[in-house]
Amino acid sequence: MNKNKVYLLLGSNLGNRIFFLNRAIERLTESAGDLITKSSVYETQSWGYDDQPYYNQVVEIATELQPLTLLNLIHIIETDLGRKRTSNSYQARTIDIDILFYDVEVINTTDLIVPHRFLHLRKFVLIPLSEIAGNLVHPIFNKTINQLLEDCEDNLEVTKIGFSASEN
Ligand code: PH2
Ligand code: MG
Ligand code: MG
Repeated sequence: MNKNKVYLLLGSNLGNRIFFLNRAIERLTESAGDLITKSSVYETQSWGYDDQPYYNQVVEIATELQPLTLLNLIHIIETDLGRKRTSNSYQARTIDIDILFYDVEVINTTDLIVPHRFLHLRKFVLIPLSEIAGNLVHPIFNKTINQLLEDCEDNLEVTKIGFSASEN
């Protein structure tokens, strides 16, 4: 089976944020596929609503799972990690896992839109993504992640944190 190269954004702004990011990566590598690369962890100002800052991280995985199968798995992992799913996407959560890119596929269904619709507008995505995939070309805009980052007008804070970061 073909391995598909997928970029995922992990986010947490509730509870032990580092724990939830690490646990999500463990679960993904157990059931979705191999971990190829991960970015540093960034502390990021909450976008779209005023709340605790997030920790965000981007990971690249190689998976044989089809997009909707991967999405279902992501929902299971989010639920297992204590995510309460509501219709409001602007709400504190232990873990959020978003599919940014699935190879160069463009997917437009009611359940899944890939590339992620807002990734070019958000530095909390573009900065970690540029760390591991600056030359990746967005299949709709035909621009690299580095170019999208240069064009991005989002001014919310995004700060790389050290490896020793931990919290209670
Ligand atoms: N996710 C959201 C809304 N706002 N803000 C930051 N900093 N990081 C996120 O991952 C994030 C957000 C909806 O999923
Ligand atoms: Mg999200
Ligand atoms: Mg999500």
